[in-house]
Amino acid sequence: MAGRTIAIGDIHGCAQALAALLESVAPTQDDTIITLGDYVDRGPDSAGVIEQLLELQTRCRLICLIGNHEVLMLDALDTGATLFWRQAGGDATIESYGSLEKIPAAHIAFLTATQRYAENDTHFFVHANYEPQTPLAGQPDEVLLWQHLQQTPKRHCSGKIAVVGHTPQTNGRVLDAGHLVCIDTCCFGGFWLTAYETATGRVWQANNQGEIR
Ligand SMILES: [Mn+2]
Repeated sequence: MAGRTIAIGDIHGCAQALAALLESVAPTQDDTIITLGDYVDRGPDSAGVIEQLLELQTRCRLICLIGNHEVLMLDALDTGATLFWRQAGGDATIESYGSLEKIPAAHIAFLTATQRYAENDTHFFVHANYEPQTPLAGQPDEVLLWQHLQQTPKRHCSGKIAVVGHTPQTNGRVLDAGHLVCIDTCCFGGFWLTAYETATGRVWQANNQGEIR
């Protein structure tokens, strides 16, 4: 199979870290990048993150999953009831655009087009967690998008390795449990944004100072 498959963890408005990470990974047209959701909220520049992802679509095959923060944002925009979202980090997102009204239609279209999961022959990709015995298409929202890893779930019935985000690894390191890899390394909390190549296990990390390791 030509090209690399690389997952990127929870970005949360960390546009500088994303820029540094992408410069280091240097994706090409043959590569598939899968972002695991939570592009917005908490960090300083959600607008800049989505702008970069829109541009990245022109340079590689990009699959963007939905995270619980995209659900909160889209619900808030839909209903006009923004308080819950704002308290969950949405205030920082709104600030990055200047105001709610200035969020470009292209960014809302991007958020709306995000998908619930992705898979290839060896791995599957979801934002938060999974039920081991439930096929990917039938996973409930509260598990797929919201449930933290309390303990490591059993291997998924597909036999594939899970790549997830959502549960911040506050030591800044990838959690590798064999049949499950968690790559939310807590960039907005002052740690690292991770890119993880599934075939090799190679890890790239960048922080919001633009440092790489
Ligand atoms: Mn999340």
